[in-house]
Amino acid sequence: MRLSWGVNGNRDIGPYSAFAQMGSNLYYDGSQVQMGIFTSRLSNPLLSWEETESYNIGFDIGIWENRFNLTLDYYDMSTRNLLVERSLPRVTGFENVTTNIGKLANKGFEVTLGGVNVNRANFNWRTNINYSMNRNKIISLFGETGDYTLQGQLLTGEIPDFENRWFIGQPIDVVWDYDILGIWQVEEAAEAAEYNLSPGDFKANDLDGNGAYEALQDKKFIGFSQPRHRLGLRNDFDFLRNFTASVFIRADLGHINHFSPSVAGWSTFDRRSTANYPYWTPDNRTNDFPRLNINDSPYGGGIMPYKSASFVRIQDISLSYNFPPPVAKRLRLQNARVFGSVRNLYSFDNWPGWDPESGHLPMPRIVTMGFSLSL
Ligand SMILES: [Ca+2]
Repeated sequence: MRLSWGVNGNRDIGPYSAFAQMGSNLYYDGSQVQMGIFTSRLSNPLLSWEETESYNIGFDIGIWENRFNLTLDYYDMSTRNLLVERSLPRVTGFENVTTNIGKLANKGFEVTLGGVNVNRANFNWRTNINYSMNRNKIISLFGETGDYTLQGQLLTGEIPDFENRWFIGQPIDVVWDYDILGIWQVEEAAEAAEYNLSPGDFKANDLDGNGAYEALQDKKFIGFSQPRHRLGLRNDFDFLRNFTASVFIRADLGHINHFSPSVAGWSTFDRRSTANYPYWTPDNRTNDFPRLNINDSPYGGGIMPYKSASFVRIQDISLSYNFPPPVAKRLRLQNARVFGSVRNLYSFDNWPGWDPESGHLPMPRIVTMGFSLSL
């Protein structure tokens, strides 16, 4: 059993983050190239270290003469003066500033189970399973209090940071947006028209039913952008004397990610390739992809669709063959090995884009084959 407590400081934001910085740009004034200087980042003289106080309790348990090992860990951390990049309204001329926000509570749990399932002369099979979860909650932000509206309710207390989507009592990765119910279909045209929308546009939940989509009234907490559960499963095998193999499967579960390609208003289809999504048409009655060039202006504060980003991935598979020592010796080698491996073999997911983990980028499948010879 392990117990620990500690306070850690963190200033991992690089040097000079509290200072304003200058940037330069070249421009042409009509006769020659000139150098222009501008303020490229805001200063924050109040910037301070982040402090994390943490408690940890852990157990290490061996079962059946340590053939199986179980490790359990629970932690409870509270972070003050959390270092973040706070988004600023564009009117300031800056996109963000490095600052501290009030207090974040963080709890997590981790289990690892490892063991030897089979141990025979010609066959050895070992398994390692790992599970972890983390839950965090914003306790305080910047300390501005007053009345505010959220999810259609008038509340009093510390005012959320709507720009960054930080809300007291919610995780830092909470997703606050319109709850999309589907797509307006042709026979719902009259109902859609109340919102100045047409068939093929997004149909979202109008929480207060007033016939208008307004951010503070109708946006709600619809999910989380970080995985709620993480799992890893590794199996290693030694067999037929000279072969070794391993399979590693990994899962990130319970989170969502924004899926902007379904809001396709681009006008450059003739110049670049886009994925072939089944966009809504009167004949293609989908509820997943709206029509091309949708009207999203009736949605106060903008609308963004989210899709499940959960996945189970066959992350790594490898197989290798070690030449028996007499064979290696005949070839005048210390040892010789042939191996092959595949990384990112396959993912089970419902993500409509490239990859649920990278989001909007392809995730390559890498096949490696090789010889390893020691002289
Ligand atoms: Ca409304």
